[in-house]
Amino acid sequence: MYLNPWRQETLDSRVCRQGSVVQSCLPTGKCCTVVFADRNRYRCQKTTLLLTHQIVRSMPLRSPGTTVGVVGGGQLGRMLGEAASPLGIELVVSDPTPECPASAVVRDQIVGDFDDEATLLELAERADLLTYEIELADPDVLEAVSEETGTPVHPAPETLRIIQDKLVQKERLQEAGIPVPEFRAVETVEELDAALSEFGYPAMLKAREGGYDGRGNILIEDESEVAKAFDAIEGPAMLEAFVEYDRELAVIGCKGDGEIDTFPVTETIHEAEILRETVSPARTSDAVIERATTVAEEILDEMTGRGVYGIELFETADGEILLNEIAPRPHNSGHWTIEGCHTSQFEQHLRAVTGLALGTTERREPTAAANILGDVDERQQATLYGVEDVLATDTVSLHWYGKREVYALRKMGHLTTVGETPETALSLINEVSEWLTFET
Ligand code: AIR
Repeated sequence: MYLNPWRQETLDSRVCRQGSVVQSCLPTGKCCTVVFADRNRYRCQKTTLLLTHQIVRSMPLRSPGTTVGVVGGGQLGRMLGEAASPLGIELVVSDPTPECPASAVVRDQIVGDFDDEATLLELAERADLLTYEIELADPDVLEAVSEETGTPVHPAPETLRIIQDKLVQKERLQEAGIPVPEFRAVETVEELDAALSEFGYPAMLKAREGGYDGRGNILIEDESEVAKAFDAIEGPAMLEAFVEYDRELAVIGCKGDGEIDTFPVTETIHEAEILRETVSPARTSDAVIERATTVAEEILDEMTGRGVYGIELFETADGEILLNEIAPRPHNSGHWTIEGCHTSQFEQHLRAVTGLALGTTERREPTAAANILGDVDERQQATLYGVEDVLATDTVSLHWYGKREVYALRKMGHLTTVGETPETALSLINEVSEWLTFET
């Protein structure tokens, strides 16, 4: 049967009940299989080009093409820039660091703080729409600038506002029925003590705002660490019960113009709160993969605004899925999609925010990626050694972010490889990562 789920009002409620599978024609002339969760929630499974299709004239390509203004010009902005060019999309980024990583691959950089109104006004005036690649972007300024210039922002500033505050994020999602670990707001050391006596040790203390790449998360292992951890957070915090997980998983979810989709579930390997490696498919059961995908879809339903979302999950010993955190932007756990999927998370984000049809999220092959992190003690000029051997290894791809300075655990680049199995891909990427160092 062919129908059009993008126009929900034309749907017969018998057709879109839970579990029904139908064929659908997308506005772009593509054909896909749609699986319904219920009347309002569905997922596209396979997208294939129809042999005969109507030419859709509403979204032509011309040059210069759509200009996307991106708040933030770090590695995520740089990889967005790399994905933009084949789509005929131009990027302008704003970032406080002159010659930020993205500046080498985008049309222009405006130098200014993430929350500086004049900077964002200029960005909005030069762009057809705005997006952001860092949660330090300010939702109030984005909203004000959008109103003044008429430039839309994706995902919606309201979504950023909710996600930015980890406590509000968890409260909203818990209310929506998403499974989350136990958590409490803590504003004083007494409140922290009380929450710890409820949850027990270890427990995770998180800054409510501003933390990323492991900053702002402190594991409290026993009583002697409480006061020091509270002081280190410097501001409003929340305590989360420690989850005894078997595995950490991540899903990149995408919300396009009337369609949602998810990339294949990825296993993530962290050390000291920082992502080290990813491997996809995740080495877990089909039932867990299905559950993780369903939770990700339910989370996407709660989000307002187009774009990709990084969704970090825990898989508990009894196969339950709990939400760890969401980011309203491309995510480190999805870098593998550049080589590993037909559409990368960066291309997908650009397709979503500009209102183009989403690309297929299908994986090409088992894929592993490893971050290249600063392995030096002192902040210094960044020079990476061992690159020749890595480049001489078949199937290994290098992504260098172009950061001028390196410091301990800073994300400086990443490596990706495909392999016959997740294990072979992961073991090759682990071996090759060992060859790289910033130390002289
Ligand atoms: N980023 C944003 N949130 C989390 C991460 N990792 C990326 C963005 C941002 C860059 O990290 O691309 O611009 C900042 O990296 P750094 O090393 O300068 O802190």
